[in-house]
Amino acid sequence: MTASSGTLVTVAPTGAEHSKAEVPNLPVTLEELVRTGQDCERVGASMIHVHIRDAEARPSLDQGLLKETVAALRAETGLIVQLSTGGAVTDPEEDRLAVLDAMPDSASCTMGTVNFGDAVFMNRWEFIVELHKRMQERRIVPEYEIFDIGQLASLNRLLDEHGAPAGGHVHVDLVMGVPGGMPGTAEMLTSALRLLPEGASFSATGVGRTTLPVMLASLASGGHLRVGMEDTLSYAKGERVRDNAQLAARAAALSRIAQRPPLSAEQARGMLGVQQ
Ligand code: KMH
Ligand code: ZN
Repeated sequence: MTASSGTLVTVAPTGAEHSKAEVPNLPVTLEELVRTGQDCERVGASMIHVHIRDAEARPSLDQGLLKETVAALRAETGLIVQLSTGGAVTDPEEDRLAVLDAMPDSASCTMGTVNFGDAVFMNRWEFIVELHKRMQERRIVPEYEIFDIGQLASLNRLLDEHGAPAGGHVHVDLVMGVPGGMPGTAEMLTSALRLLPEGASFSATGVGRTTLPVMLASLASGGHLRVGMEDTLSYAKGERVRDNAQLAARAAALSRIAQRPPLSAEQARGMLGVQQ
């Protein structure tokens, strides 16, 4: 693992799972997303993990809207723009691959199939390889999403068989506490780190009530943080999240307490190998 003197704080503001009707403060329009990005950047985030919604607030992989979103976030924020290729569990592989045509700075690449609540989040090996190769060709920096520990073995296989990602650096995000994936505990995080590729950096995010334990375990282990309403809607026991900036600000504050203050977007670009 590569030790870092600062903390990459990524915000995942929207996701594909929550409905705007049930979560009115979820950012779903381009305007809401840009404002969220600006607010989170102001309090210490340096990367944004983006899922877009259509005019009815339904999850979407619309090409035009993806391009518009990348352009707007680049124009209005200094954040590293990472598009989700995970989409929603119902999205077809072709549409998920086509996300890369929007040419973000970074894109997610989930390293295996996992039960996802009552659904299945499908990620066939051939699909993963295709995503990895297209990102290499386009110089898009991947973030390898790990929902279960065996997916780290698949990541090591991917790098052995198909080479280093664009930018030359391997960055992993441990998504913990999804029903069907690895639990969000400090013990599980420590076990996962034993399988991390040589020289890789990692972020972690704990879904739902695992948010805080995972955040603290990640900081204690030299890791980075992903927070946001994609992963959690409660700020504390019995208290709903006000907005994404509230979660980003807490992550930044804990990073400072851990003596690894939030990385600027420029520093984060340097660490991840994202073009400046
Ligand atoms: N929405 C989940 C099915 C990613 O963004 O790459 C998948 C997900 C992972 O959120
Ligand atoms: Zn996502």
